[in-house]
Amino acid sequence: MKEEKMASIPWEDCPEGFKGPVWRYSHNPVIARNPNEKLARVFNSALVFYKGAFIGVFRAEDRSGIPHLYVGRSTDGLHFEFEMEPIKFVDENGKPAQSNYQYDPRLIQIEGSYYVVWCDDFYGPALAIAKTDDFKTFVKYDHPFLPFNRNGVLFPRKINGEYVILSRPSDSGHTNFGDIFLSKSKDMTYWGKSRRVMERGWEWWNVTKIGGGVNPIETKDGWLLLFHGVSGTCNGFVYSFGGALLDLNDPSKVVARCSEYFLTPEEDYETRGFVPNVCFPTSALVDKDGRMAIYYGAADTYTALAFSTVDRMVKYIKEHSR
Ligand code: BMA
Repeated sequence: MKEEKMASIPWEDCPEGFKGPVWRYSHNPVIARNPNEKLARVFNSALVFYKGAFIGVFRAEDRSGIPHLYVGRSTDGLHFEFEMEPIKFVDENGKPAQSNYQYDPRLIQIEGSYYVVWCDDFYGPALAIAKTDDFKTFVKYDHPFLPFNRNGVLFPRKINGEYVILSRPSDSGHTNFGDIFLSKSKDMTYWGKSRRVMERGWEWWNVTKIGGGVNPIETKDGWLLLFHGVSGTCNGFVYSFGGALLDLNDPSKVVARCSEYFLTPEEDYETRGFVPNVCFPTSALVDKDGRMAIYYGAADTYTALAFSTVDRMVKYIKEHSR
């Protein structure tokens, strides 16, 4: 596999004396409302290193309010240029395979190709997977999952010869339940050998439902998983995020799960917006020193950024494990 020249990730040092697992970028949000003449809101989006810069698949809503996925590019991870037309997915025969809506993409490189996993309209919300090598042609796998299902995150390599995905079975609406499941596949098409990995927590911040957030990151202590947790209040759902470590060889086993959230809506751009009180992580750039730039959707309105390091998160999870 050709080694990509890695761009420098966005970064701010940890504020002095700060003890938490994650700190926010001081100039958040990185994508504000109406970033261009077409798009009204860009959030819950995913970025990867690409050709010495960054490329991403962005959930964007135009003035119809319908979410679609757009390719966006950035040289610094802070400023973005979006394509003006949404990704037009094709099937394995090159025929159009566009659904009515697409949202909450995750993006990952595995064995030299890029995979987008998102929530697609297939008689309601269901996970879809597409492969691209050039960010021009996106080939959709033929409905790998039944409805209803959301929050698909792929592992960055095969484990014991199989691709592995986490997903969160749901209902067709604003689901008020949800646990994280794992499935395996030899070919990205047929998925099975499913296991339940994590159930919603008893801690208040993740008591209603949980869902995979960022593609798992390999560490010597296990797969680091950032996941969102939701609690129901008399004023609606609150989305926070936390972390867990999964067994390296069998990621259906939880090694440690942090009882505390890493980040919860506190800033104006998280507590006010189209859907207030949402911090929804969907991707992280990790550099060779283990520094992390975590992208999260804020209030279903903005894209925001937070920082940490792999070591800091692993330590925090272990020290605050239930
Ligand atoms: C979830 C998804 C996310 C959204 C979140 C909060 O069910 O639809 O796209 O960010 O709700 O509204």
